Amino acid sequence: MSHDSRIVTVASSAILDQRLSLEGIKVPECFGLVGLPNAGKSTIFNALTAAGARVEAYPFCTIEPHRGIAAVPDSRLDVLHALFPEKKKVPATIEVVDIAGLVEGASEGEGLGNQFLAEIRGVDAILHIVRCFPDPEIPHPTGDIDPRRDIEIVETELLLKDLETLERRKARIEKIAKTGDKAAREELTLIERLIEGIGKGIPIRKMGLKSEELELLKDLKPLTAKPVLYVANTGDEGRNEYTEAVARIAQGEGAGYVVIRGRLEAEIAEAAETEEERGAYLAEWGLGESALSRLVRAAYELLDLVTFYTIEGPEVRAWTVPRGTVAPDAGAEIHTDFRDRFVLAEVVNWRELVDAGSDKALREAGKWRRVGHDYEVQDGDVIHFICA
Ligand SMILES: Nc1nc2c(ncn2[C@@H]2O[C@H](COP(=O)(O)OP(=O)(O)OP(=O)(O)O)[C@@H](O)[C@H]2O)c(=O)[nH]1
Ligand SMILES: [Mg+2]
Repeated sequence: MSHDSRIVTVASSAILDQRLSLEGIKVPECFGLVGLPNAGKSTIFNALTAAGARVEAYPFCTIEPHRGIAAVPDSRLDVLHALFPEKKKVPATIEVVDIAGLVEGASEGEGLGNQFLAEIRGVDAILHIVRCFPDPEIPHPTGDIDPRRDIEIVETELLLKDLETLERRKARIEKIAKTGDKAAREELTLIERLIEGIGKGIPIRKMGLKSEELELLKDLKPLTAKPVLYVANTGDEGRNEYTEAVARIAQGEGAGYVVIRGRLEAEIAEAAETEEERGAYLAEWGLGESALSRLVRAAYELLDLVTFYTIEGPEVRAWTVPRGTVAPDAGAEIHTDFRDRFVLAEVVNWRELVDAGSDKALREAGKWRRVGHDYEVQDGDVIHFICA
């Protein structure tokens, strides 16, 4: 049998449409927009999801009014797609959730309280939207703009909620630990350490936990363990003293941050019918690459993922997996079957493919490398999965 006939046709976009309901098929990484009321969360949500919907051939789906999908901008995918103009370009995606504004006392049920804290629990990472536009027409919950204080209010609510979750867990696990159960004792030690740190105002993500310790917290899903990207939402005029304050806070924490003119970008994203039109509007405003694109990419990078590509069937498509993922698990991203049926994979770096000019030229030059079950997918790989 020639190897070509054994190459499994890569899932069509129909599969993506069903991803959200099919058991075992991974949903996109999920990001929650978190911040004080009127920080601009819904504005940025609209910008993200409208822009995503415009991407050519993108299987857009709105899950609920406040949950949507955004396409991850990827210039490598654009270059690869240029080699296969007859195919559809399918970018990787993220799911974004527009969470209602958090107010002081939320952890005790103020405002929408527990309901949206529960929503935050469900996300993989937090986009912390910080208001940096001074507009007297738009009320600020505490009267004036002060990024440091605003960030502290949100963080404090998340810390208090974690404290409550951990104290509850501690009470339960203490009983089990008393029976001499080793696992329970280990967990109790960890939980006591976390409670102590939180008491000092330290979010769990800054406590330097080892991966096995994070594993122990998998079910508790503490809010402050989630990675955070700060998003300084500023007005049409761009950077100002407030965005600089957010930059200093992020740098002090070693966290990422992005400055975005949220309302302007939302207006552009909604007005533009095509990617080209959007580019033209952005250029008119002197915005080269849209901050929105940088925001999505920065969010994506936050999770330490690597991107690989497939050129099978009718699509040129980007996929992402955590760094260190082996080939059969990467295949399972496309279809759960691929893990069990995996025989081998053929791999080249995307650059090699672009330099060769076509799949055929690359094949004739014998550049596709065959790799087995243990191969760790590298960022920028183009992969053919060969399955039984
Ligand atoms: N002047 C100005 N107004 C903005 C900007 N970004 C957002 N707004 C406005 O601020 C108001 C609040 O924005 P939203 O996006 O609804 O804020 P939110 O964070 O979702 O607020 P909640 O859902 O109440 O928590 C809206 O009227 C926006 O049009 C901006 O850059 N400049
Ligand atoms: Mg809102």
